[in-house]
Amino acid sequence: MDKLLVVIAGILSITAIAWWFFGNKQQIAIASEQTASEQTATITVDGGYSPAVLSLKAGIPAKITFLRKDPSGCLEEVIMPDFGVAEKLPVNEPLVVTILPKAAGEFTYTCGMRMFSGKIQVV
Ligand SMILES: [Cu+2]
Repeated sequence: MDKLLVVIAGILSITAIAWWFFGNKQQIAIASEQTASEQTATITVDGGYSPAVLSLKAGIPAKITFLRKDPSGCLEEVIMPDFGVAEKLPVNEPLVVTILPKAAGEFTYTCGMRMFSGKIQVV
């Protein structure tokens, strides 16, 4: 009986660990749709930015669609200092921001008050 409990506890903890890593990984980085001349991606704005990290290729113009579902004023504005972007996001209305990621690196963008942030990973 004790053995069985140990086995069950073991399976549960392995499942929990796998779920933790797998679940997190899915949220961490998303590659955008890429062609030779354009890449597109969608970022959902709802209590933060999702996906938290967006992966883009250098040298290809990127059209990022921001879909703001969160009516709180905090997320009204999105600021990408590295790409010269400062846009107001309408609620429930997609807004496309076009940037050109020139060089590889990790770039952070934030809401107008810098309370929420997301990352763009350029490779
Ligand atoms: Cu804010």
